[in-house]
Amino acid sequence: MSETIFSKIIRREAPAKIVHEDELTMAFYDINPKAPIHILIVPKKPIPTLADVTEEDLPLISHIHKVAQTLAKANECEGWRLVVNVGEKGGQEVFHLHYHLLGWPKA
Ligand code: D5M
Repeated sequence: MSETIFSKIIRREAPAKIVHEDELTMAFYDINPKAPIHILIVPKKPIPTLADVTEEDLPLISHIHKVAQTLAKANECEGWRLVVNVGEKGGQEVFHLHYHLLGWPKA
C-alpha cells in the first residue's frame, strides 16, 4: 500500500485536529466537513479499504464502532451516521481505511 496523508497524520508528521487517540485508532476533524460534526476515525493499521478487511481485523472494526459511539456521545449528537466509502467508484479518495462520523448535535 502506498503512503497516504492519513499515515502521516497518525505519525504526527502532518497537521490535523486530533480528537481521539488510542493504541488502535486515531480520530480527527475532516478538512472538508459535510455535517456540523465531521470526524474521521482511522485505524493505525494501514488497511487500504473496507474490502481488504480480514477475519483477524474484526476486533479492530468492532473497536472503531465503539470509538464512533463514544465520540458521538461526547459531541452530544442527537443523530449521526457512520459512513465508509469503498473504492474509487464508491467515492473513496484516501486509500487508508477510514470511517466518516457525521453528526448533528442537539439544537
Ligand atoms: O474521504 C476522504 C476524506 O478525507 C475527505 O472528506 C477529505 C478528508 N481529508 C483529506 N485530507 C485530509 C487531511 N489532511 N485532514 C483531514 N481530513 C482530510 P473519502 O471517503 O476517501 O472520500
